[in-house]
Amino acid sequence: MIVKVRRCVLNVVISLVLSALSFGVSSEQTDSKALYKTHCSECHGATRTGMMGPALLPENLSRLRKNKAITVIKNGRTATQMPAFKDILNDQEISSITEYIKSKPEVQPSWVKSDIDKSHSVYHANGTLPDKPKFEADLQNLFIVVELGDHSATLLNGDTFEPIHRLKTRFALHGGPKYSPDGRYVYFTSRDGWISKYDIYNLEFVAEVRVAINTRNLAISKDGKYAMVANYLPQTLVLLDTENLKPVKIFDVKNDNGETSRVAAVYTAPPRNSFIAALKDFKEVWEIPYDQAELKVRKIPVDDYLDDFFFDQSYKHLIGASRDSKDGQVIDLELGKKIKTIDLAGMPHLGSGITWEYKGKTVMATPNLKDGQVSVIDMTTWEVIKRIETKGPGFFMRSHKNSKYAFVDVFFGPNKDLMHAIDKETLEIVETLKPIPGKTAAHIEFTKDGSHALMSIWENDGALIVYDAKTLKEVKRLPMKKPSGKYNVHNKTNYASGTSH
Ligand code: DHE
Repeated sequence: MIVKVRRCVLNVVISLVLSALSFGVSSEQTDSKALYKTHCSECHGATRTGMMGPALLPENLSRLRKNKAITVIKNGRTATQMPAFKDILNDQEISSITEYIKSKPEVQPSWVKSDIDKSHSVYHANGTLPDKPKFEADLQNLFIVVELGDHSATLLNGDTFEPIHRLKTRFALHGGPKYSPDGRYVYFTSRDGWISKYDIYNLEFVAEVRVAINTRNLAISKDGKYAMVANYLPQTLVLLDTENLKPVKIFDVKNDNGETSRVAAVYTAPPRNSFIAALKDFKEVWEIPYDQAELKVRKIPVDDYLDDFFFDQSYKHLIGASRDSKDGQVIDLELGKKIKTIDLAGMPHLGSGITWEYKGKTVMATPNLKDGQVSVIDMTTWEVIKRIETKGPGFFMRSHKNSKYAFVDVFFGPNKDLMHAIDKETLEIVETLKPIPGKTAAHIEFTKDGSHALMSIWENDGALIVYDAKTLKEVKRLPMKKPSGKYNVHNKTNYASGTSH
């Protein structure tokens, strides 16, 4: 259950009023539905189908036992925007909400092929808009900056750091927008299932479709022809034709016993011409090659659920972990089996991992959502060669092949306004930036040539700060509304080792 923190004060007041009103009322009479409406619906949706937060329905909560659900409501959940309710709700109320979210909904939500088809719109058919961009810029050095504060995005010139255009997006985008291989189009995913295709050259949306009620992310095939979307509700993977976002195939995520699973995320594996999906409720990874006539799923068994994962640059290995496990698993995608366990403490955020060359070998580094540390792993032996102590748990890491630094934020806790620069040769923190005291500093992305690093000040009255990547001096500051992430066309379309794919 995720609730925006800024609403908490209001919720506390409402809770106190509710508590006062319910004084003397027996615990059996606690109205769980009303409690849900007051405290949970803003983020999880009035019908429990999810909004900023995930859907809270029995089929989406199979891994969440009652006691764990109670703990999450009481104490909040690490690495999400779910706050603690222990000072707002009493034990009886928390238990009552837990029962409610585990109960069958009055109306079972559904989103089937006909709903997808009805939502589909093509605003500009392929080939009807000019091929010449409406602006002058290095088209490979553009950035899309997602601004969560008012559900917008800014197209930014990566040489001049001047905004080219600002556009309204769907509500609550999540994950990185993905580019077509030539960088002309960008595909956005919203948490409530909308996929939008935007023509950067013409500054126009060209097609949209709603594929699900609650969605995770989207991946684009190497040839740019397909988009695969991972969903929580319904529990599907939806393949789209990128030309116009028309659905090509819906994969129901079911095992041989007929049980269904949410999809944690889907990624593109360019050298394998396939999409790879991690499942949240089965101990399986699914690979779907798109270069064969039949779109057949290859199911790879794994030792534990994979909530979060990462690939080596060759896409031969997948490194995954469940949120509750301290161990990472290395899966050999050719052999289709686990080959190694990695000893990772806390809650590694593998999805934010990056790789670089260190003393003649490739290492990967991952921040940690629970502990103040970055783990550096030798990708030949899969041993952790260093744990770099940081000023608190971090969310995102970034580097560039031309930069001597790897950046990691301190997203959680009292030091959220810090950003560490790690020297990639010594594996030591050599500088710690504090751009605006008290304001969250997060998510670096480099320019195409690695000469500048762009940082987010993750607040509604936030900013994008441009640093000289050599001197680490500030070059420019642009006001922005909670700029969550920024995505460079060249780095993304070339699957650069220092960024997310
Ligand atoms: Fe994310 C990417 C999962 C919470 C901001 N996040 C991703 C991806 C996954 C993921 C699987 C990779 C998708 C991609 O780019 O294709 N995120 C999760 C969670 O499971 C988690 C912990 C719980 C949840 O609510 O889903 C979670 N994420 C958050 C947030 O609370 C953040 C900070 C704010 C928000 O937007 O809701 C957040 N996630 C991001 C961002 C990226 C992301 C900015 C893209 C990073 C990148 O640089 O590629």
